[in-house]
Amino acid sequence: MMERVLRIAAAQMGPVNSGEPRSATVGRMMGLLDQAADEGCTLAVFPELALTTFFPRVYLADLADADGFYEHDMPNADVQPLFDLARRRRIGFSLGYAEITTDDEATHRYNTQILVDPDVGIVAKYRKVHLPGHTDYRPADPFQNLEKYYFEVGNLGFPVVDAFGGRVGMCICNDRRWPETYRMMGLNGVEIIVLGYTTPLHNPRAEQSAELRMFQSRLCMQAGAYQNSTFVVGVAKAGREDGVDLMGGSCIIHPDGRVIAETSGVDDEIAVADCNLDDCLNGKAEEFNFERNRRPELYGGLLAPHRSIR
Ligand code: CDV
Repeated sequence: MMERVLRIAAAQMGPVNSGEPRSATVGRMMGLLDQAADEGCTLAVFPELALTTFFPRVYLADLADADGFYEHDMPNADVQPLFDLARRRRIGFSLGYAEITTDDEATHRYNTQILVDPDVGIVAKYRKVHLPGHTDYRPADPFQNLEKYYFEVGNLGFPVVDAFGGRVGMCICNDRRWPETYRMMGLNGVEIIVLGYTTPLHNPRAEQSAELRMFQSRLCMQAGAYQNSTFVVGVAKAGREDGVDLMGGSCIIHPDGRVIAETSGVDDEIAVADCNLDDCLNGKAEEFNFERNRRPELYGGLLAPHRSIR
């Protein structure tokens, strides 16, 4: 039987500072996509909120004033050239952006990621579930973390789709810190989880070194990969964006938990790995054989409200 080897690029981006036109940002992404295609990749993974600055770090009293950061349609005229290039170069991609939609009753805003097949177009959409931060303005903090103000909790679950010859799922940034994220997709047979992140090097609410922050980011992605026997591709928007330092460290993680490719800097850069999706099979059949070894009859408490420690 043919092995299922997929060459994947973690397409890290340097900062997208306020005022950078969408066309320029999309141009940078096209450069990365071209590089990935030149290296024989068939999938490139871009970061969270890739098309704009990470605007939840700034408080705007009128939510409507932030509307320019959101995409009404996908693809739209600004992003279409990326879709066209992907089709020409025969490479898929995943992309994070701020989504705004309206239904009969209301306007909805989500932190969204899509998976794009070069021929079919968008084959999956995910809306971020674990929104970090707060809803209220905190003027004493050096920067805000207002995702709970700018976005609703995602309402699409944790979809896993057949694509690129395997089972592909998505999550976004803070989702990577939650074991439930990986397990929800693991239960659906996921083989590649693609995720973008935007993580400040410093936590304004805790004394943590940049090294510790990077360790924690890797720790949860490597554990999620190993415990669900899946590849994980974690991709940063990095560097100093509008005065805030963001971590790099984009990487591709093997189902055995090892980092098999990583970026070296904090600018636009790809890291490439050949991912043999059959490497997921042993872990799923043996150590993490869910049917044989999970004990869901004893996990009912996971659905109960948590007990507060204070
Ligand atoms: N964009 C994010 O979700 N960032 C969070 C930070 C704020 C902690 C993260 O988990 O990296």
